[in-house]
Amino acid sequence: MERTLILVKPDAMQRGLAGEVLSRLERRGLRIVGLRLLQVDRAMAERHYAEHVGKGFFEGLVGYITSSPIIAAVLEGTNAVAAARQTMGSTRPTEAAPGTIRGDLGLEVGRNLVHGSDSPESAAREIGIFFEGMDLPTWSRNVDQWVFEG
Ligand code: IDP
Ligand code: MG
Repeated sequence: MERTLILVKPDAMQRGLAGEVLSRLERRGLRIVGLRLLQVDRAMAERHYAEHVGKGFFEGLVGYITSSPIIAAVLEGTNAVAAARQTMGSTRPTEAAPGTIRGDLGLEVGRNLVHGSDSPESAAREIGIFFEGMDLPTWSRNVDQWVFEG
């Protein structure tokens, strides 16, 4: 069982697509084990996007991710990292396949609706940033089972 960090980015929040983004990932079979609404500040953006510091698009990226409240979610399931990224689609929405979140709902790489960790190691690091010191629940297999009580 694997976990990944998802961010519903400001464009999705502003367009009223938070439910759509989370719903597509949830319907894929990924379970929500952590959920927060928060506004990212510059320090948190620099920490989360440390690998992109200094790149040409970095300032635009910080301005984008700090521009409104976002939703941070931890999703859990088999191959959660790869499964979430497949459901999200390619970074550039015009290259993302139809049927994916970015391929169906976006056009601009700078407004691509959703973040998903790119490896289990990144997921652990990013979950540490957005859910620092928070206890995440453990789902039991019993949630899949219905008990008929007559
Ligand atoms: P990912 O979100 O698919 O993992 P990354 O390469 O990690 O893609 O880039 C992080 C984010 O930075 C992208 O989701 C996108 O919002 C933004 N970004 C990446 N490349 C560009 C670019 O060339 N122009 C503008 N924004 C970019
Ligand atoms: Mg990335």
